[in-house]
Amino acid sequence: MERTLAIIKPDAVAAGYIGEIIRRIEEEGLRLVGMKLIHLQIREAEGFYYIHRDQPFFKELVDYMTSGPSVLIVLEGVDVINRWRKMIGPTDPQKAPRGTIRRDMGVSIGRNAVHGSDSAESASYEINYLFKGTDLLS
Ligand code: DAT
Ligand code: MG
Repeated sequence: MERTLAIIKPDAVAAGYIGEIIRRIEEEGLRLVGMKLIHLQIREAEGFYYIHRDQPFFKELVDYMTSGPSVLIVLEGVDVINRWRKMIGPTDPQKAPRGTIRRDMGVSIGRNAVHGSDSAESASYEINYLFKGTDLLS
């Protein structure tokens, strides 16, 4: 059993995709163990994306992630990290296969609708960064 962090990013929330994305999560049979709607602050977004701090797109990324509310979700299941990454597709929506969330709901590489942790190590960092243990189901 694994856990991963999913985020419905501000563009997808603004476009009214919360329901459709959660529907796909339920259809896939992934278990929701934590969920909250929050407007990330600049410092929080910078810390969350710390590994990208030297990338040329870092400021654009932080501006985007703080542009409106996001839905933060912790998912649990067997192989959930890979399964969720497969459901969302690659970073660039234009390169994502049909039926993936980024292809169907993303706008561009910078506005790609959703986040998914890419490894057990990053999942653990990201979940602990954004949730208190008591916010999660056991
Ligand atoms: P992913 O979200 O698929 O794990 P990543 O970790 O490489 O992708 O990058 C984190 C986010 O940064 C990504 O979801 C969108 C943004 N980003 C990545 N590459 C970018 C680029 N070349 N231009 C603009 N934004 C980019
Ligand atoms: Mg990543």
